Amino acid sequence: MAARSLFDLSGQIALITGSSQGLGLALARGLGQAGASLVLNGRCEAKLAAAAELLRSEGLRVTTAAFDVTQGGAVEQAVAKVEAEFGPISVLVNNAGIHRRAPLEEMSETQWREVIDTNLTSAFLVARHVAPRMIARRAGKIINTCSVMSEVGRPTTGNYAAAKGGLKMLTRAMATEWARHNVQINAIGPGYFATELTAPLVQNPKFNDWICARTPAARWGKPEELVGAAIFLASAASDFVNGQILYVDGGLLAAI
Ligand code: GCO
Repeated sequence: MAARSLFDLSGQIALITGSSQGLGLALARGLGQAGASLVLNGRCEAKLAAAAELLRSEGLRVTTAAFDVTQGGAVEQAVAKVEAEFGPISVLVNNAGIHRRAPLEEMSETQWREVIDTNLTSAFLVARHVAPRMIARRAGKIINTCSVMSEVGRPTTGNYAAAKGGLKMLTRAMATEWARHNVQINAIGPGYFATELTAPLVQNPKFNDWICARTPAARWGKPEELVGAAIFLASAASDFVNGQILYVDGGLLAAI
């Protein structure tokens, strides 16, 4: 296979959870531009429809699947519907994530559970219903959106770091069980990217100065800068890569 075509996603169908905005939308756009047909997911039908319309206006093949990734029954039904109506899911990006920042000693049980359910349990639930189909086809790519917080913490993000740390190990656990079926399961680990999720931080001059000093690249990442890693992990270029977390963080984790 010519090296360039290793990264061609033509003929693939990619389900990206949490893709009506932010990093998920950027990842969907990139996978689509690399040739994949896209299934966008979110809970809000209106936001999903707007995102789908935007990507279609850019010439991409897009459908939507509105379901709550934290509810196993809804996930099972949605996966079956997508495969029946749109085709076999060959790439799954478990990207759905939220933030509920609070000091641990003040964090409510709801703030804890919402983040663990959305950022970690959802990846299990969606993969639980997609992976058996990939296993039966002996082909599939799963990409979990981890974070630099899979490795390091920061005050007020204890729930998020616990979830993303768990997602790192779930990625490895999936690889130990499913690699033998020619399913590759890896993760991308974003550093600090300017999105809706981090908007409060970007708009905080003190935090902005700190993160630019803490990141060797001395800037925030742009969502489109995550696409290359996702295309690599979604494509034939990564057929012998499994259980890896590919950090896209401007060097943050390399520096003390
Ligand atoms: C924060 C940030 C981080 C980023 C990202 C870094 O509050 O420190 O929101 O959690 O969202 O996860 O990779």
